[in-house]
Amino acid sequence: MLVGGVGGARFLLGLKAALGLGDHDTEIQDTGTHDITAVVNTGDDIWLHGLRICPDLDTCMYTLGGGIDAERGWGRAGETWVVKAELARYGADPDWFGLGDLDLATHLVRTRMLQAGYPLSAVTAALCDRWRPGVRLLPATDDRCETHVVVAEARSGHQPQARRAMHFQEWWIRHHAQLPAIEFVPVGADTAEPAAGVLDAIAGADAVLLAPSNPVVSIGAVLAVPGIRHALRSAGAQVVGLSPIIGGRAVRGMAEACLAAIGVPCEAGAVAAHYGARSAGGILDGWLVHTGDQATVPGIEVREVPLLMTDLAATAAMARSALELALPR
Ligand code: FO1
Repeated sequence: MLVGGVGGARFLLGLKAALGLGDHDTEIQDTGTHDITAVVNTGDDIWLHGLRICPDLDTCMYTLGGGIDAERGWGRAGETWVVKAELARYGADPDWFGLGDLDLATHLVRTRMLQAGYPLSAVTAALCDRWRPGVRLLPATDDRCETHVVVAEARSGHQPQARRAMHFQEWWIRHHAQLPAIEFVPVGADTAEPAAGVLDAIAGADAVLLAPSNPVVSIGAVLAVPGIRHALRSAGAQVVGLSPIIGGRAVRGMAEACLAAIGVPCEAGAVAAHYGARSAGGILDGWLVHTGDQATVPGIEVREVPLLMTDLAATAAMARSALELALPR
């Protein structure tokens, strides 16, 4: 499964339940073959205060490992912010990022391992030894491939429209996605490669699912890693996506602002067309839309099912619907 952050992590819980995987990883599952491999977006990753922070990998790890703050959707349950406050007292920029004390330990261990030369995929596996998420979490790439956002600089007078770029996290957290985005740039994509295991996981999959994550900065950022789009197009398995747009609205997050920036209408059918039918040069064979929504894209088999992840049972039902569409009858 290709997945982003909060919504994708919640869907992974449902997929685990649909496949009858236990609540937490047991020894047997962990030593056996993983039923689920999640190829996780690393475009949100950022260096802050000398630490490498991987928001979507951590959100998936904490959500599946039982450590997530369910109300926020990211970061740790029972979190405190003492170090963040101390950094602010030193005037240590940036102060807009929610750096939690418990979360900090994850960033310290990851940074230490990265600086010792371990690739992010190995670091993630080591962190998951503690959290036992019950699925294999793979970063889309072990290389730097960060989403940066180009915004129009407010200018008075008749100067040509000035542009400014910033890291996605700054756009999303500091500016609440309110600055009109002109373009999303995967910085590093020209030299990034899929992480170890990603291409094999796609090639060997019985089914490939696109989580109901942000089509631009989550799924789009995974697809920006050279080789991944091609791997999907040549996969033996069916590729089935779940619409993150319900009734013309994004269920959560900043998908509406992102889709507007790339000129894609905020509709389930438009997102499917954006991904494209595999038979027409795109990546999709199937697409789930919420009951009542439409999507007519030649070459894509569309089904209407309830897509609101109101609880685990609802999410598991969505996962079952996706698998029914993806797996040979
Ligand atoms: N999201 C916020 O809206 N505000 C934050 O301060 C914030 C901090 C943060 C820290 C660690 C982490 O793993 C995620 C964090 N997120 C925060 C969420 C994150 O920015 C987004 O969920 C993803 O990057 C988008 O999927």
